[in-house]
Order: sequence, then C-alpha cells, then structure tokens
Amino acid sequence: MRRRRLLHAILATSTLSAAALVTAAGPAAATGETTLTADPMKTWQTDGIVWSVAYAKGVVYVGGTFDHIRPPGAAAGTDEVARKNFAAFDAVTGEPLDCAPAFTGGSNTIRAMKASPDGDVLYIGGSFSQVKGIGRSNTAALNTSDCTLRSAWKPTVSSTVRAIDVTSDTVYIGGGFGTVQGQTRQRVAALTYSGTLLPFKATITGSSVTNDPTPSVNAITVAPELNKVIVGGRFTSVNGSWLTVHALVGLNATTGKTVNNFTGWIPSRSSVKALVNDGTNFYLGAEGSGGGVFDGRIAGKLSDGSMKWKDTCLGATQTVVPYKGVLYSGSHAHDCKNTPGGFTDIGNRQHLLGQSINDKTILAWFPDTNDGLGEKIGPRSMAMAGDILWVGGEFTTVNEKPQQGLTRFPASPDTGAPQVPILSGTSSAKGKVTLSWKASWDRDDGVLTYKIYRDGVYLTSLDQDSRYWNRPNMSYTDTVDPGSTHRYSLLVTDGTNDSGKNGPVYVTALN
Ligand SMILES: [Ca+2]
Repeated sequence: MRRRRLLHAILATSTLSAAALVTAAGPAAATGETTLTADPMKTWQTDGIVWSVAYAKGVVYVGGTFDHIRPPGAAAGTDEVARKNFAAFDAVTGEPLDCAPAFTGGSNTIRAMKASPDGDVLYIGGSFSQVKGIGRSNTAALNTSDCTLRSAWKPTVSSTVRAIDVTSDTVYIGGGFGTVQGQTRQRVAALTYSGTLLPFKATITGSSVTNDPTPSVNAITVAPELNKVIVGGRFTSVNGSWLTVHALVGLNATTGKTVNNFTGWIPSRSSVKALVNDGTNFYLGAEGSGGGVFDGRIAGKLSDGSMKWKDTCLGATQTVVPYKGVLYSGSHAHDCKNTPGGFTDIGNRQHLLGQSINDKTILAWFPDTNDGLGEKIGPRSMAMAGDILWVGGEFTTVNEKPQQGLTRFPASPDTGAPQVPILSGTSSAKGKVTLSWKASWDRDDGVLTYKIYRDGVYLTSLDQDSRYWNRPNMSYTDTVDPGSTHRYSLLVTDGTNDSGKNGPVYVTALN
C-alpha cells in the first residue's frame, strides 16, 4: 500500500542493529509505485469458473461457465440466484443487476468480453449458440444502456471465440475458428460494429504446444493510433512465416500483414494467454508446458515492438492489467528467483502479483487465492472498474477465506494488519536488555514499523522490510539501571493498521 521507499531512506531513519539492516527481499532500486490494497471487498460469488471480466459505465460484466451467483459469505449451494454463464454487477456496491441474458448451447461458456471505447456496447465471445433463446454463433453484443441484445451484431463464427478487442469502429476477434461469415479467417478476424466482415486477414496456423495440436488465438490487443493489432496464442506460423514467429505477432490493423515478428520472445512449448496495452506499452502473460518454457510476463513498446522487460517466474500467467505504474497479474507463480523482489521456489503458489511497470520489480502486494476448480490454477481474468480491481477465475478462497469465482481489491482503505510478532527478552550485560523477535509481514506493505514500549511507555521504533517468505530476525538493546526489572511489549504497524501489542515480557537487567 505504502509507496516503495528507497533503501537509503530506510537506513537513514532506522536505528536498527547492523544485523537487522539486511533488506529482506525488497527492491534495490525503487521508483515509488503505490499498489492497491490486498484486502478484498465484499463480492458476490459464482458456482463455476469465471473466464472473463469486463467493465463499462459503472457496471462489471462477468462471463464464464456457471449456473448461479450467490452473495458474499454464502456457502456453496445457498442463497443462489440463477445466472447462466453471464452476470452483471454494480462496480461500486458489487450488487447484482437485472441484466442477465442466458448464454446457452455450444460448450456453454463465455471466454472473452470487451466494451467499445465509449462503453455503449459490450462484445462477448465464447462457445454458445443462443443468447436469451435467440440464435448467435459464438459471439454476441449487448447494448449497455438497456442490456438488450444488439441485433446488428450476429456474425457466424465457426468455433470458439477466445479474445476480443474493440476500437471506435472495429471489433477484432480471435479464437480457434477457421471461418467467419462463411469466409476463410484463420483464428483472427475484424468486423464492423454491425457485423460486416472487413478485409483484414492473417493466416495463423500450427500449434506451439505439443500436447494441444489445435492452433488458437487467445489474446488480442489493438493500438488504433498505430494501426497495429498484437495477437497472441498457441501458433507457430503467421502469414506463411515459420520459424520467425511463435505465439505472438504484430499485424497491420487494416490488412493483417505482419509488422512485428517478436522472434525469440516466446520459446517452444509456450503460448500467450493474455495481452493488454496502455497506449504506450503492451503487456502479455504466457503459459508453458514442460522444461525451459516461459510462464511469466513481458512488457513491450507498442510503437516499435521492442521489449521493455521480461520476467521469468514459473507458474503460468493467465491475465494482466496495468494500473498507475503497476502491472497486476493472475498466475500461479511458484519460482520468481530471477525477478527483482521475487522468491525462490517456496513450496507455495502465489496467485496474484503486482509488478513495477518501470523495472518489473515484484512489489509488496500479496493477496492470494487458492487453485480452485477446473484446471486448478486460480485467477483467469482481471479488469479495473474505476479504482477497483475485479478478479475472476477458478478459485474458491481469497486470502484463505471462502470466496468463489470473483473478488475485488480497492485502492483504499488498507484494513489488513500485520501479524503480531513474538517477543522475547534477555540481559547478557550489566544494565543492558536485549529484545528479539522475528519480523512480521503484511499483504500490501513491505516496510513495517516496529514500536517498542517499556513499562507501558513508548520507547522507540524500528523499520524493517519483509516478505512472507523472508522474515529477518530483529533485535533492540535497551539501556536501563543495572538490576532493574522492566516490562516490554511490541507492536507492528503498516502505517494504518497495527497488530496490537505483543507481550509483555519482563526482563531484569544484569547487575
Ligand atoms: Ca497493509
């Protein structure tokens, strides 16, 4: 929550002993990003997997494979309200809205949603044949003003739609299909808002993943001001070019001709699962299968297609969202030892991460989900709704409490207090009392402040950076009258919330 602080600032204000000055896992170079909180707001739940979250005009739309929603706190199977693969919620209150068309047929699933830039139309893709009983072929659009099905948008798409991005006049779709409107469009196509197929055409073939031979476009992000579309997925050839293109390509947004090859960015047995851009950079998440694969995130420059950074965390990334200098992602990261601020294999899967867009440092933001249902890899989709991050996926817990399918994290308030440290004290020299404890940790603050009280009166405080996998031992030596006995207690604060006092411990100084 608190801005990343420079190490020298911590040292300058700290009275720590030399041993405790060692920085935990924190950033060596810092640019001062502030993260969201790691404290989830009350959020409705689904009884299945959320594959897509989108935002338009104060409403969060949720699509996936589910039959019901239920209130926050409700156990599975209780207080359920019917929603067939689609639900809409007030982005601020989180309450469900009446907009609830049922998506049925096909494989009964929504896999992609994106609103038009003006928020008037929500484009939806997946595997379905009917919306509210009206025929649609794997894609549909809703008018957001009244939740009516947009009558003009009814293209025929031959297979599942897995990715959508929208400009002010064009809708780009990607997926596993081979034809759109009966015309050959291999894995990617562009249409007008009224469903007219545009000449944009790229031939995307081959599978980059040996255990799934079907090529697919999984992610699309469009930069209209550069007339460029970046497409990611599971493929090995684009427009007839083998070897130079693998799972990621930049295309001319009008013609579909290749403009960026990104050669060598994505290794074999790896595919791209998520793409998004902020007008300057684009960001991707990748998933590999087997050894030597790429599971992490890349930031690249939209204008020239050059790489800004790449992290090499293991634990496939399914979704990425940039917001105020931080790249939020959903993955099941379990080894980030080569990424600043990261962790070695800690026998744990960290399902949500926040990274500096400037230098890829993993920031102190560690809300977490479990693996959950389905493929059991936790989060699948994210969207910012105002300053609230909505997360959907396969999970059934958030921060170790029951919460299925959906959750959300606000910019404030920070409500989570650090864990109470266990304090011990001893005297090994005349008039000296040494207090010792192990650093605590907090889900959204790296540097915590430890306040020491002697005989109920505040004595001093120490700052220490820590992470849940790296909690340094800390100590403080007090000087008192030889032979005197004192009562010590300790609390730790993240600047907003304190842990409550630990102790007291009584220590008699040597005489
Ligand atoms: Ca906190």
